Amino acid sequence: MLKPLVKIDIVMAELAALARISEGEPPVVTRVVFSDADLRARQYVKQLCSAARLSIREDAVGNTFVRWEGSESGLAPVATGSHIDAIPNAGAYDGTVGVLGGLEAIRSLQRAGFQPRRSIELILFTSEEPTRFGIGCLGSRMMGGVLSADRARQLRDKQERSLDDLRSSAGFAGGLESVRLGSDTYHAFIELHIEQGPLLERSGTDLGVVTHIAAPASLRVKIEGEGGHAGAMLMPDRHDALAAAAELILALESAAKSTGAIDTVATVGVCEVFPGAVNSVPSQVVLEIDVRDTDAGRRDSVLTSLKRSAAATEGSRGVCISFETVNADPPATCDPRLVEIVEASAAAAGVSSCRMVSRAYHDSLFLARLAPVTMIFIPCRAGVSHRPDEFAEPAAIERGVEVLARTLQTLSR
Ligand code: HGY
Ligand code: MN
Ligand code: MN
Repeated sequence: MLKPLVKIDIVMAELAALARISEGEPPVVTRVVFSDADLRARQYVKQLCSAARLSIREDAVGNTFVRWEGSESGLAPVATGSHIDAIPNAGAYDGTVGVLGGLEAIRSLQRAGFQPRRSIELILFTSEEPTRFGIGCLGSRMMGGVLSADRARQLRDKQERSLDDLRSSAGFAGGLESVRLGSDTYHAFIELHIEQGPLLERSGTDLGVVTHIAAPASLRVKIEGEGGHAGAMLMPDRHDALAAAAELILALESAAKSTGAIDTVATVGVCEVFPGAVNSVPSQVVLEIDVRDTDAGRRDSVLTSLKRSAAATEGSRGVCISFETVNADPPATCDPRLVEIVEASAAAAGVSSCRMVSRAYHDSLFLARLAPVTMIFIPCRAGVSHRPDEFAEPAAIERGVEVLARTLQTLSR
């Protein structure tokens, strides 16, 4: 085993440069898929990959495949990667550590004089975040066949722009059917990512090896009541859509808390109020709901309980509540053999590690449909993520990159 020669100063400078490519002022990172910032960021990453003498291919939705050719190119490659798109008001490390850290893992092996037998591929996934189209992991879902080309063609953003329009304006061509990959495409997939939770930092463990990825579901809920004048409409006559929504939000919170499992989480992250005037009784509200659990059945029990509460609210408040399921995915179990290989890589690097669950979803959740997967987590300060103060120590990133490089070496030699 050759010791990977990681140059963490280079990675930190590249992460800082990438963070400055944003629709927000530093330290805010906002980089919504197919936005100008996303396209400039992609350009930046591709320049770094070309400088490392790697070949680059983009598919019809902008999933980007950066390859270090192995000596036996007929063998299925080993892959790593993550995303560089970022939700509004996000930080500099979510996803980017897996892309730039994956690139550095490759460069560190090149510096050590390693020559892979299996090719090693770094993947930059399109639209891991749900911001634009309301569904997460769009690129990896399509690769894994979870989102069909027909269903993808129907996607619209909030300005009613289609995936086809946006991807072709971004310069990505080809039929959407071509994004789907076969289950023999990759030998293994390993994703390096910040934990986005506090457990590693709290336990003082250097690195997490992911054994399961939680099952995410997201829904759009429309509550239709009756609008009217905030002064003249008397309380007994009201069918206030926002008051009904408030009841539903609290019912969701209570349903998630009452499963008795710490892995059950539920969030209402979007609440659109119509007409949205201070002196007008809300006639319509749209909620976007995110419910997750490592156990899909427990997650679905929260959704069943929510729908029961909605029926009661409809009756008591005289409103109409409709549900649209955007996605309801099963959890993923990581490959035990890969988990052991990562643990062995960590031991060889003198890095402490523990097994853990990922409560955030990742592209690995859908690559698991195609190949054996696992993830390498590094601690982030106070577990903060999806905020501008998201932070990972250079030493933590360096450990993660070295363990990823060792793992890629083991799997590709
Ligand atoms: O929401 C998630 O779990 C991921 O960060 N997109
Ligand atoms: Mn994220
Ligand atoms: Mn992420």
